[in-house]
Amino acid sequence: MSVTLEEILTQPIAWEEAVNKTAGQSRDLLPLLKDLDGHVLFTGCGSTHYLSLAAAALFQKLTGRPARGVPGSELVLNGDTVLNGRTPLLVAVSRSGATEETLQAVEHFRRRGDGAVIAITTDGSQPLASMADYAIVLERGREKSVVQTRSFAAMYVATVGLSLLAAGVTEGLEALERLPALGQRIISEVQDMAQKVGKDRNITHFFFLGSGILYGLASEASLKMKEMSLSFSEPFHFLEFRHGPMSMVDKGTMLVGLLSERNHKHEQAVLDEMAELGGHVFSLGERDATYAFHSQLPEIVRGALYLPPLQLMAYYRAVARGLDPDRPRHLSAVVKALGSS
Ligand code: F1P
Repeated sequence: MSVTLEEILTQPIAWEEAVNKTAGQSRDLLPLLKDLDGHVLFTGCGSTHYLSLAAAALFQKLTGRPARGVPGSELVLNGDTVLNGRTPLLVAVSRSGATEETLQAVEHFRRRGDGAVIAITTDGSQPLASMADYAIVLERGREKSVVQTRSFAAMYVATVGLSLLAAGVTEGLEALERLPALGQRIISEVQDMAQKVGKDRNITHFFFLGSGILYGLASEASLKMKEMSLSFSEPFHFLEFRHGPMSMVDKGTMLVGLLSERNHKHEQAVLDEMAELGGHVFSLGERDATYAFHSQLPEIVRGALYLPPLQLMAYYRAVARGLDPDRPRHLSAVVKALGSS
């Protein structure tokens, strides 16, 4: 079996580790999550940058503290557009723990003498873990693939746990424990649907729509479609799509909607409008969606459930196009600094 597929299918085990580790390490983590005066930053590169967007939105929503997700390179090269006043906490996320831009971002942050650094990674032997005040290391999320799937979901779940800890929402942590079993069920239920979308030769390009805490996840889903299947794909906030991008909709367009519960009505209206313009539509959400989770989980802990169906869609599209998802074009697992060989 392809390693990418194997990693997608086995991710609930890694989610479980992420839930257990964040809850189990709360005594070490809590002091770093207290008295956060100023903007909390989340950073990473590529997938882990999108993870940072998703995590920052959730962190701010749950804690009421301002939080922002930025690419590691922006912290280093354009720090004056990112940092303002004291930053009490940097959460640096990297599957490899070795991506140079992320390491440089941590160094840059350290030089300012601001707050603490928490690392989230799957490899504790790499530099990032030892550069941080505290590292959450998710060994079960570790991957052989170039493209992040299981690792992304596990590290995302860890940021959900971290946000719940920071907000003191203990019932959220209990709900998080139900995620892995739900993930397992969803993986078995969505295979055929994901395969059907992946094989559909009428589709020429994709848009992934997600808002609020789901925008970062829509961005990651869009990146998966690009990396694995070399398909044109872009993410947008739902209502933003009507302000220009909708001009691209035709019978080759697939709109994948990551529906929220809170704004379901508005989001569904966007999808309906795009279907009227000739686009194909596939939606995911708790209920009233092409594929509904029926998880009974609170919305704030549900994010990871969107990931396996979207990863599988990209995987099956790659296979249908005769590509090998284990060998994505031009990519390597760790990106070195520009100019280094
Ligand atoms: C980040 C990253 C991935 C991307 C590619 C290269 O790695 O940019 O997001 O898909 O595989 O690496 P990391 O810092 O999370 O290890």
